[in-house]
Amino acid sequence: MKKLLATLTIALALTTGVSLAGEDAAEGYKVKRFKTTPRIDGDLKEWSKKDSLEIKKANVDDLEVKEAKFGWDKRYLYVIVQVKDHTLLNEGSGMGIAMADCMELRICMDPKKGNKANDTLLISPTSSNSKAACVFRKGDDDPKVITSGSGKDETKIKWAVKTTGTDWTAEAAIPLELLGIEGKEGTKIPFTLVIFDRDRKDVDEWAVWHKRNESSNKKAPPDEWPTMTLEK
Ligand SMILES: [Ca+2]
Ligand SMILES: [Ca+2]
Repeated sequence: MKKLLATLTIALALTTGVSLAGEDAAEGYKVKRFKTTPRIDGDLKEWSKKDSLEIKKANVDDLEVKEAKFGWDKRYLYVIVQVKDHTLLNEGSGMGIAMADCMELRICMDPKKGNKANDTLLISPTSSNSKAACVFRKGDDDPKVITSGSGKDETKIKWAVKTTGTDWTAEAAIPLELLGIEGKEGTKIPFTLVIFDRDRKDVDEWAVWHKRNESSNKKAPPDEWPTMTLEK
């Protein structure tokens, strides 16, 4: 029974989102180094000079990713996404936050091991306790729920969410060491970035979610994922 539930969860989580498109998907995305450490507060201010990823338009009208950017320095990989979303809906907890509004970043530094080597970071603007939530899972280890966001828990991940009523923004700093990434120019990082949007509780959204499936590339095995390359 437990196995079946796990399988179902994965199947549902695979059914929506947006991901890399066009040039970024074909040639890889170039990640610029931060010269000054960004403040992890959900504010885009210090990201202005960084290029946004070209994100595929989802085949639904109500999902728009305004910005999706990465940066790095000696210690961290940084990510920020800004999502236009008038209805914040997520009643999940733990890895269950993947079932509604959230950002899901997957990184796999050992693609030959396939999905077992995926590291997953989930951040949602709201969750079962009405607060923003963050969960990290290393490979197929037990997921770690990261409550404080200040980088003081065992993962040392820093994260923050800011909501405005029309947008939500998630910003995070993930220790390179946690991801097994060497912090030097030229390092290539296979990844997928998917934004989930759910707006209604009163209908079974399965059919719509299934429709959204086509716009995500995370179903591909990690050795076919897009890559980002650390640059100066
Ligand atoms: Ca910031
Ligand atoms: Ca939503």
